[in-house]
Amino acid sequence: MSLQFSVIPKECCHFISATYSPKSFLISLRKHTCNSCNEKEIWICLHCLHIGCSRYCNGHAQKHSLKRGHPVVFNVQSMNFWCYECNSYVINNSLNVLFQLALEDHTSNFKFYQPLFETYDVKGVAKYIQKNHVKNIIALVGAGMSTTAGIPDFRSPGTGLYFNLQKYNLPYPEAVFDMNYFPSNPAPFYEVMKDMFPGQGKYFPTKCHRFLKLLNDKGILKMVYTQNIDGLESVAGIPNDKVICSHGTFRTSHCLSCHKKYPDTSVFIESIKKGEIIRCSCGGLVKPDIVFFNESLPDEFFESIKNKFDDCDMLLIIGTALVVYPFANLVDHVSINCPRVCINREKVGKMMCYDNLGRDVALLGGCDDIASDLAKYLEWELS
Ligand code: CNA
Repeated sequence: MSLQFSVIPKECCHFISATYSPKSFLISLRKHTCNSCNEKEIWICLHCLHIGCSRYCNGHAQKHSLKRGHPVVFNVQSMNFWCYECNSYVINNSLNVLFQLALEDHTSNFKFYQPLFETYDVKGVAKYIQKNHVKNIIALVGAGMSTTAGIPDFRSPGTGLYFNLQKYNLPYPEAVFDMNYFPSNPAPFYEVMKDMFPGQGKYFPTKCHRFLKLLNDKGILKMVYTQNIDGLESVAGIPNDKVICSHGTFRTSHCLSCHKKYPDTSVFIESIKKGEIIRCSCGGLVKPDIVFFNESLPDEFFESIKNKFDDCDMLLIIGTALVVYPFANLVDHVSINCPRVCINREKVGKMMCYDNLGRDVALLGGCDDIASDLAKYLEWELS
């Protein structure tokens, strides 16, 4: 139904030029809810500036597009353009003009933000937690949190999984996890799965996983939204009801042909360890329920994001390139005054502001080191 991963935008021919003034466009950027319901994840129709919610909510933007024949929409939070005709993220020169307008508007708004932190560093974040009695932290985490456990991420140059897929001669690296490619050549995926399948006793939680567990022990962890499929949050002891496996799980599987459900993928453990293709009794391919390109995210993700962010008083963004949608949009689900702390090797998030003025702070470096430093400044024992 929907795309999980962001892909390189296509050149689109369905939006030629805007018929409204730049001012009207800028006014529409200020809208916070759908014209038809109260949903906050919204898209602006670039043909008439109608505001509709995303396909993950009630799909009002798509309904509008079909009814009016207006294919191209813009997401203010992620700054992405989507075309329902192309069925893809898109770009072209006219869209670039709108992008620049939105970006300038966004940047100028940051001038009015009050500084939230005394200092924009680890010490400042620790101080903020203590001084403001932070008690509902939500963490958005990605593959970078598990690299020190020995699991490669996707995109790190040299060590990332994509870099090392060359031997499979794939048409593009993401093909290994793409529903449109997998049935025609499933072998590379099962080869990759051999290493990644959790519970083989190969990988252990990192210091950063343990830091999240510590936040939970201190009673101030509200939720962890993970893009990871390694299950290390649970191994670290973070309660399952506080972890949303946004990109699915290896735990369960199903047959792509007869749709038989396999509630425990480890029944195939011997084949998995050898990197063999797993087949159902009907001969169909058995695919673990991790989310591939061109698959929808699990229902529990959409259910959970409806109300969990309302009282979040600090967002931690850890070890993610923040380029996979709709996950990356979660940074905008918190209130406008909620501090957003990015713990990563580099700055991520197109719309985050790291100019030491507002609510965003980037703590750059290895996430284990930063977790240790945070614990130190909070005077907590991190094992
Ligand atoms: P990504 O695109 O590979 O980005 C990882 C980010 O983490 C990059 O910005 C890195 O610079 C950064 N990073 C890497 N190591 C560290 C470190 N030690 N300290 C601080 N920063 C670090 O991965 P994303 O999570 O953004 O992409 C989402 C994909 C990756 C999800 O769909 C996952 O399923 C998928 N994935 C998961 C795993 C896993 O489960 N461990 C491994 C590989 C890929």
